[in-house]
Amino acid sequence: MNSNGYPASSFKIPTVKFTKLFINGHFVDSLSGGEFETIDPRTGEVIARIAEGTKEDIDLAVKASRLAFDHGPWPRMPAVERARIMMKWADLIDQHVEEIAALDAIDAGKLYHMLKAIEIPATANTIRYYAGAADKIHGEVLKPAREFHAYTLLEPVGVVGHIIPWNFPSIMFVSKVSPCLAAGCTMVLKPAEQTPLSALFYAHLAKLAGIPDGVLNVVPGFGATAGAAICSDMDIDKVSFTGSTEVGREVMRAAANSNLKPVSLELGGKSPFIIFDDADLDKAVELALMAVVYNKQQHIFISDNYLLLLSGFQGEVCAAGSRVFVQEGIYDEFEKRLVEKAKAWVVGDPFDPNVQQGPQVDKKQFEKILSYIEHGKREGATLLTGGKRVGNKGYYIEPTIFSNVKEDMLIAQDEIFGPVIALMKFKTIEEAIKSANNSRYGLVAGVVTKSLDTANTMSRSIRAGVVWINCYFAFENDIPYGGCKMSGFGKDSGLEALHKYLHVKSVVTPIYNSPW
Ligand code: TXE
Repeated sequence: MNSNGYPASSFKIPTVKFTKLFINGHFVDSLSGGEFETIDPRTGEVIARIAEGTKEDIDLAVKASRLAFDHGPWPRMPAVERARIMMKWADLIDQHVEEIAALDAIDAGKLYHMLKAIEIPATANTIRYYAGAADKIHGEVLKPAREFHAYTLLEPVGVVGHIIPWNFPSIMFVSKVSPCLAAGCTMVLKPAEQTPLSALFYAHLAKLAGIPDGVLNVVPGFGATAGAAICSDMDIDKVSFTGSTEVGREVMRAAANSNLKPVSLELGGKSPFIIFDDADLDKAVELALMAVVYNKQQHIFISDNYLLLLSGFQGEVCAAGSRVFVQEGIYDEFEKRLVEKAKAWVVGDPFDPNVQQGPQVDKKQFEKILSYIEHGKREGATLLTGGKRVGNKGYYIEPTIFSNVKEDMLIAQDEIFGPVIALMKFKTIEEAIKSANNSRYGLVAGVVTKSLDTANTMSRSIRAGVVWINCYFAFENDIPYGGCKMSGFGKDSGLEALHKYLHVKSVVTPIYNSPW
């Protein structure tokens, strides 16, 4: 047992091999020589010291990226060759699944077995999906009213800046980088300061696969310095950002104040999860048993056991269905089962296969969540279970459920980004629609019902980027993902994501002596 009272993991943590900036195909120290610590959220202890990129390092990486775009082989090579290199990269990731999974587990506190079985293999498959699309990028022949031959060319947008958060270090990395590579762009990526380890490992494998120097640069560092430098760089042609709504605003502002580069923003959420009276709770429970987590197809079915999902990610997922609306006929039974499950929940070392929920990513998030819980109590919501820290070391929090939540309470409006559920009761479908849309966010929604009419009405009435019906977290490479309202704009999955990195150019030429 460790000091938390949990079984100590026998897993051997791999040595961290890459701690420097990856610029122009080489691992280098930062120009200032500065470093920062990346922390293990299981213990609060330092895992490694990482070279800290600042504006000067970003400048260097942008220069390398610009050169690689303007004169290098990547945008010019046959697309099928780009695809071949990307496929090789994906194969190399497959060969290192355990090592990468362990890096994300120690860096982010994510469950090792979920990373190994689902997230890291999915990472390789995302690269394959976009590699497959690389040689299918083409414009259209147009039909102007007058005698012109007109067509569109889809060209890579140029040098791209990516800024990613810490909650899905691997998935975020590939969902930005792979479509961008397939489009023929070059790029500078800043991972979150909490989770730089896997990004540097991916950069190492990219080099081995044959991605040319300068095409993919990875510069760890802080938001206010390295991140801000990306957003205001005059030589970056586009920024793709995932993170908080507050920083999303700053990203847009900096882009507007510099070279007016287009931005895409995947921001926070406070997604509704709506369960109607006709839901078959027993069946749903079966569907959602432990197999849910290990399901290779990543189709995660929803039930009262959806807590498994929310907690499996420690609630640190922008798509978390954290506002749960249950129709009055089944409310009491649902609440009872949900609380039973939460009480039996195993929180602990993410390397232990019996554990269902690991630590929060860092002290800041840990404290933020606990303060929301206190706020919920003060606001008058009923704490059904949880609400406290687990153990006395690391950043573990009990799965927490509030009932008697009013829609205008902070815990029903703000993104808590932790294992905290706000349970609410509704009577009619009209009420459910109104409540679902009563949020400044519009990322995703979940609906559980057997009625096709209800499902169709709900999916058309909810303002969100994705509506999952009788499932949840059903992420697939071909399904566009991204929100509306203050959850941002631009998609990070599907062919839509590829088009984020393509510029449409129209070419027009007159036709003389047309036979038509
Ligand atoms: O996010 P930040 P934080 C939400 C979630 C969470 C809250 C705060 O509610 O509790 O945001 O998390 C970089 N210019 N989400 O503080 O600060 C930063 O270095 C450019 C939801 O971690 O937005 C990191 O790489 N970049 C979200 C990235 O932005 C800047 C996932 C995200 O950090 C910057 C994460 C600046 N001025 C948090 N300041 C989701 N949509 O999934 C920071 N960054």
